[in-house]
Amino acid sequence: MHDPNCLFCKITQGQIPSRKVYEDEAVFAFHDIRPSAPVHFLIVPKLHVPSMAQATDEHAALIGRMMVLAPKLALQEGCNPYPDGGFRIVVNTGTEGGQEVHHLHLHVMGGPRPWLRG
Ligand code: DGP
Repeated sequence: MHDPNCLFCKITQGQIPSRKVYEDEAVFAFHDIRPSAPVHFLIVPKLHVPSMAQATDEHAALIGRMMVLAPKLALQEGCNPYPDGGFRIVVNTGTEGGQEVHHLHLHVMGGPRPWLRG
């Protein structure tokens, strides 16, 4: 369930403080410590899954739940509504994918430009 050496497991369990955005029995969301956008938070499962590369059919509902939460939390955290507003979801996977913390997480980033390139 949890990896005692995992930073995000420690955050979801309250062992390391974070600026919480949302919590339920399966999912935790908190502000990124190094924001790349005016709004930047992470959505993680409480279950320790190292990355999207380890996701299986058993995780499909959990990951779907995280994805469906993203727009709700984005509005709650100050992103402007679709279509003129919006947000970006990024899932870095593996070292070559830019993943630094090996606990599956969605980055949700938004807010007024010019933070977004491309
Ligand atoms: P990634 O490169 O996709 O693994 O992104 C990991 C993100 O986690 C990165 O944007 C910074 C953030 N982060 C790292 N350590 C902490 C922490 O202790 N607290 C919070 N809130 N965010 C962290």
